[in-house]
Amino acid sequence: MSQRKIIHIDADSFYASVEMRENPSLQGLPLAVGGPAESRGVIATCNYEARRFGVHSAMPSSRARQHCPDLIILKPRFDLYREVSRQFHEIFRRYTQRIEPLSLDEAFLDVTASSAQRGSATLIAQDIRQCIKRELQLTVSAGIAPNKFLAKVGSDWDKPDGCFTITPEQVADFMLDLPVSRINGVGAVTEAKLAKLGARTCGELQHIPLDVLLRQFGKYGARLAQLAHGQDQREVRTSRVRKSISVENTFSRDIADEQTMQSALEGLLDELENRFHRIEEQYRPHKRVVKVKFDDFNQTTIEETIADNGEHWLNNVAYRGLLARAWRRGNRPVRLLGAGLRLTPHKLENREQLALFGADQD
Ligand code: TTP
Ligand code: MG
Repeated sequence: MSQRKIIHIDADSFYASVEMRENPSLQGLPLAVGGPAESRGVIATCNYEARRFGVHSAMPSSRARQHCPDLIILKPRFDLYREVSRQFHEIFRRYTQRIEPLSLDEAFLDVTASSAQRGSATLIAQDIRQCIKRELQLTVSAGIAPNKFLAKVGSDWDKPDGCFTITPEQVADFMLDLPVSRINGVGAVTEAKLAKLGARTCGELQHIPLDVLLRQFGKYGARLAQLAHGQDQREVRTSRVRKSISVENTFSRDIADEQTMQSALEGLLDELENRFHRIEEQYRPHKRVVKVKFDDFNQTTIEETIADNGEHWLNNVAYRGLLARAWRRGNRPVRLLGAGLRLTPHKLENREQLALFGADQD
């Protein structure tokens, strides 16, 4: 297999940076985006000024205020962030169609076959960063490497506004001192277990026999052994063509009254909205779906077409109606409830996927 060239892009303090761009008077002030401190909100992210006070993502906003009394906390504006994310992707597509989004502000790009910048992945990454700065007034950090694992390590290496390349020739040296905590999936527990085995760095991890790793970590042990050497064969996956997306919940106790069921449905819809937003650049929902499994394990699915008149898919009333109809079909307690969407890929994606299916074999 020929050597891949992978770029990982990750925007710097994404939501906060977008807010500072929209309102430059916020620049230089400690700023967070998240839920209000008064109503048990949490911080989604904060700018680097706020990070100096110890504020970070997922911290309760009230705690963040204790760390930084002058912290400005803005409500998130997801529509705005999604639009920016779409603009990032427009820029990426100038260089490659092989893009794997990980979140609104993060993506892998495979530029192995790209002829831009005479095929230099580092120069392509610099170009992308410049375009984003010039056209969108935002900074992103980039990592460039022969695989996804190291590209992601690279984008974090020099953040914010950083660009870090690990060439194939540098990999072996680079791994020696890389802390195992940099490996995706190595959290505090795995890190502590590895430390007990004497492996704080990937270099040390390389010396632990495979059978020890397999015993300690199961299948993940084999993966750890590869990553310790800086090896990662995963390809950049442009989204598989999804036909639907759904969320469901099996209740700890069967539900027999409509009120409880409807509020369970609301929770599912919140989650569905979240999940769908991650892929909404690529898909348009065309049907709503509700699934009900009864306590006798019979299940029924009911769906309806979303009107083509600009109606939003997230129409709680419509979902409630579907649920009521589905429930009536069994008319008995419910053990599982699901809500979903049937999807159509947007046209551009369609074209990309057609192209890919012709040429995407490893
Ligand atoms: P990240 O890329 O993890 O963080 P960031 O872009 O804010 O900061 P940086 O990359 O410079 O370290 O996440 C991207 C966005 O996702 C972030 O701006 C807000 C959102 N987010 C949450 O809502 N909750 C979280 O716990 C995290 C980590 C991120
Ligand atoms: Mg980021």
